[in-house]
Amino acid sequence: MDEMNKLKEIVSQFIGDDANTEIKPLGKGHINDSYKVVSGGKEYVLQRINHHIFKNVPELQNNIHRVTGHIREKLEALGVTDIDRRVLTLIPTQEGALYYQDNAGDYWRVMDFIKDSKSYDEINPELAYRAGMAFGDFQKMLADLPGEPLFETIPNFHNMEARLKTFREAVEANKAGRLNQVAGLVKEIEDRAEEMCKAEKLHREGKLPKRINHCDTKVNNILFDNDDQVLCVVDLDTVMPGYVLSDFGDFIRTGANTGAEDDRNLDNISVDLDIFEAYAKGYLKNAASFLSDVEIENLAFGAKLLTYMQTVRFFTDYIDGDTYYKIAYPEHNLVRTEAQFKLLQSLEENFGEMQRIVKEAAGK
Ligand code: GN1
Ligand code: MG
Repeated sequence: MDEMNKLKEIVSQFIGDDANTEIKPLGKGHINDSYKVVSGGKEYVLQRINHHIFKNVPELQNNIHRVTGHIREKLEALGVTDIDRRVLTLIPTQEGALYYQDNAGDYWRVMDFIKDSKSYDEINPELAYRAGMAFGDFQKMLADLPGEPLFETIPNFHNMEARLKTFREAVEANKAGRLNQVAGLVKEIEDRAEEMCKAEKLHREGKLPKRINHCDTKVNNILFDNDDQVLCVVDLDTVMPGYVLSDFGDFIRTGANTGAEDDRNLDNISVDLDIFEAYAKGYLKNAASFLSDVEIENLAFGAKLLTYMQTVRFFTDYIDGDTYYKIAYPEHNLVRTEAQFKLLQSLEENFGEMQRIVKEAAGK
């Protein structure tokens, strides 16, 4: 069976057979494979869930089911009318399951495609302000999710101590024989290691709580409508307990970078403080009421931490021989590493100003 017929067969598990189903690749995630499906006058997103990375797909899908159901209830209570565009809707299989496993062992899911929506890889301060409010609201809506804590879809996902441990093991093993050319960068990572483990330390001391976080607040995980108003937050695979500074930081890492995540030209890369400020204001507008002083004081640190963490993650994958992130060319993970490190340096240079901005935005 060719690839297209295989995809059609999978789609039919969810929405039944239709000879006119059209399927096209969609988006640029580094982990899952996504497709847009048009069938019977309706549009859907089909995704192959990377189960080498998300090892427990049933629990992952159950998380998303709970999270989207809870947000839907909140929106209904608020009298929101276009709910299908304001929260993701999972389409079950015809047998009522939240995913389908094919005979090759791959896991698939289908969601409604949100019409007339777009995402940005680069935004302006006004959109950053709106995105900040949206992620603040997202955390707020999930603060009273009933039942068991959410399943950790990737254990220790944003745990810097664990990430450094894996990094050091990769350096030790030097599997791809790439270490010689990158020794300077290894030292840069180690020089910052202690500072960057601060969040874990604060948590152990009982000073930094875990809340339900998105854990992938990349700028392109927010959908806007044609008038540039926020519709909803997408990519919910990693919604799980975490530190709010980490969600704040991941947005800054991606949304306030004047260059691209994998920019080859390091001169393009720096922190855009106008975007930083706009995001901080939007976020704190909705989140200041439930955050502690320690959380607020560490938001700007979160930007450094998530950029450092992403540097370490790309670097680890490069040293390991590119087993985790999809790459477009052989040195891609090294280019990403260097680009993230350049952003980190810019954040370090501007840290005092970032602290001041957060303080002011929080009305302190
Ligand atoms: C991955 O697939 P995507 O682009 O949504 C990664 C994030 C990284 C990001 C780096 C499960 O997200 O944690 O921050 O790449 N997701 C996973 O761009 O590892
Ligand atoms: Mg993701």
